[in-house]
Amino acid sequence: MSRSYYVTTPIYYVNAEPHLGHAYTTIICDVLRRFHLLAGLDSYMQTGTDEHGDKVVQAAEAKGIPPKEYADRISLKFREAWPKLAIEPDYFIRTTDPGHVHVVQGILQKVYDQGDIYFGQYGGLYCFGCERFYTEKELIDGKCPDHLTEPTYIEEENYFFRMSRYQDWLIDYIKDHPDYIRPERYKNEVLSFLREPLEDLCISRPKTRLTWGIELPFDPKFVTYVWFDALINYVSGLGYPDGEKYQRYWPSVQHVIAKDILKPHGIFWPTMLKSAGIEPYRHLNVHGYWTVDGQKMSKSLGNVITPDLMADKFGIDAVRYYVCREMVFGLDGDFSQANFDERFNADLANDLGNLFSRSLAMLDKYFGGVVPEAETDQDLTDKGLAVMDEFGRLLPELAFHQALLAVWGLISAANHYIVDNEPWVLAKDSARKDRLAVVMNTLVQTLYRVAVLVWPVMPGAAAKMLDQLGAEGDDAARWFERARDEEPLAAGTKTGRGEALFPRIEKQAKAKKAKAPQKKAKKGKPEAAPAENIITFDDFRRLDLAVGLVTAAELVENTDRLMKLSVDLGEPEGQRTIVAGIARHYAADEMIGRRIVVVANLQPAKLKGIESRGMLLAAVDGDRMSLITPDSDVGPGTKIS
Ligand code: ME8
Repeated sequence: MSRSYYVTTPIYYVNAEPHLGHAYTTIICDVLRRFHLLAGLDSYMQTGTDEHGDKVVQAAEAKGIPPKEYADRISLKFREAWPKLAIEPDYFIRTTDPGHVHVVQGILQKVYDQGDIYFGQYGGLYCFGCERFYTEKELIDGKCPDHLTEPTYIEEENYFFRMSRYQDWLIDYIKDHPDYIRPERYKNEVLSFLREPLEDLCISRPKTRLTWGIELPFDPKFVTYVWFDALINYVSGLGYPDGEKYQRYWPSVQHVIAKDILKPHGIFWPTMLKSAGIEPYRHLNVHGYWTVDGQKMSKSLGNVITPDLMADKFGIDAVRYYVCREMVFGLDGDFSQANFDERFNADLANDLGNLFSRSLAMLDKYFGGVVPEAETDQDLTDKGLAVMDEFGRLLPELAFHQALLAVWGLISAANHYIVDNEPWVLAKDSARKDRLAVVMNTLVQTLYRVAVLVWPVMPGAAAKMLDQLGAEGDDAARWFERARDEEPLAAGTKTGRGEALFPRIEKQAKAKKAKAPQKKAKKGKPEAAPAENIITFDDFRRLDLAVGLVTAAELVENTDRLMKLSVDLGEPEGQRTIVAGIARHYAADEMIGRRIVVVANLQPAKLKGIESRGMLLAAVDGDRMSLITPDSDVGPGTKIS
């Protein structure tokens, strides 16, 4: 198997600025690039901008500047957008680069010399938005299905590429390589298109109509059709035909695109490659469209999500996670703030964030933050190794959401492992210190595997985790190799205290609600006197009951009953201290991250010199105590009524 891996995004038109759709394709290419680095492959990613053609001329004219100046501006916006999302392409190509122009002309000449380009007359329906001719059958109600505009009839003399000559070859090639175009629905779409006779492709534009393009090497009165020019970026960027990178990475290439440009990539490009004597690409991977709150993104709707917004408002790691987890590759996906917040709180703040901070806080407390010399429990270790295999199988197939589900299966197993093994109980018994060491060792080794597995998707959070686990310094391939060891973290490794990776997103509405003044009791008729031991609704309403999240807990000195808790009551209240008589029933570590029910307007009281502001609710049955907790992860400060 080839040890090199080359992944490409489409090169984006410079007639519009980057948005969520472009960002998605580019993020998943970066995830693939990073994963293959982890897997020890020579991984390489290319993106760039597509700068010739009518559309760019029109956009530049609208701004009153020359096309090149306009292209320079927008291309820079794309180039600058990617690092903001932790995307690190190896190469950024522009179709106005002289190197690219030279390669396009070389390929045109080669294809011309072997008789695959001819001069002829053509009349057809042309969509300027798509930069291509449409057949009547492809139109919907006479309109371009993408731009919903009527194409213009154009008749002119042009050069044509004999695409029809390669129709049978392409059908056979796709049938012989069933995952050449994937997922399957897009392969079927291409095959169904190929059931009709394939027309030759018009590959030139007369300079009388368009000058902003690459001149044909065999006829300077024409420029190259923008798609024939653009597709060649995938080899020109590698320095085709002689470049060292071309030898290294072609044809181990994975093209990633959305379904809008299936035809040029599924039909034009393979036939062009065949004619030019270049090996076919390895795979074409096709994803669906993003909508925002169920609607197409558009400036007029004001719902365009830009890379800046993605990074600033949603956070780089979280947004990368969200798009990979939310969209089933190949199908359409929808981006909504509410859904984002839910995923963030459930998957990142709770499952991953809590596992990490809880485990390292316990390691710090019980072993001074040093990985103990101990065995590991086989079950969780085996699960970790199995998830690594599963992840390694799913990700190269672009099943991002399933690969992440597998990792979250491991995270959930680790959280259950804590509950089942109750390290806080083991810690109380010095005779069980060895067992505690096994549990803590198993947990940190699992955390290491989780950190490595999330790195391709969330490089920032993974780096923090690895740093806190005392595992910095290696390169990505070494991390992955190490994660396959039974114990990737050596005994004696000094860890951090587990900083909060993903502080929860609190809902705006709740903060407002908390501020809302209490309604006064209705004036007028006095209410009937309540029976003894019965309270009125107004009595009940005077109680301010709310959900609190325990963020810190410690035993109060010189008692075995009282515990001092820091409790988050959401905005605007924030943190407060509550002293509770629960220490005989709960360990301090066990309390961190729990949601409790707090009587928030209880008169403050001093207990052992500490001011306690509020009280928590628990059911007490003789010797047993059970804390009252909400049965789902409602945010801190949520009112109880
Ligand atoms: O087609 N959802 O460039 P382009 C998902 N220059 N992906 C989306 C999207 C959405 N709503 N909107 C855009 C071109 N994309 C040509 C390509 S390649 C040789 C030439 C992404 O700027 C997706 O990757 O119109 C789609 O295929 C691409 O942007 C189209 O970018």
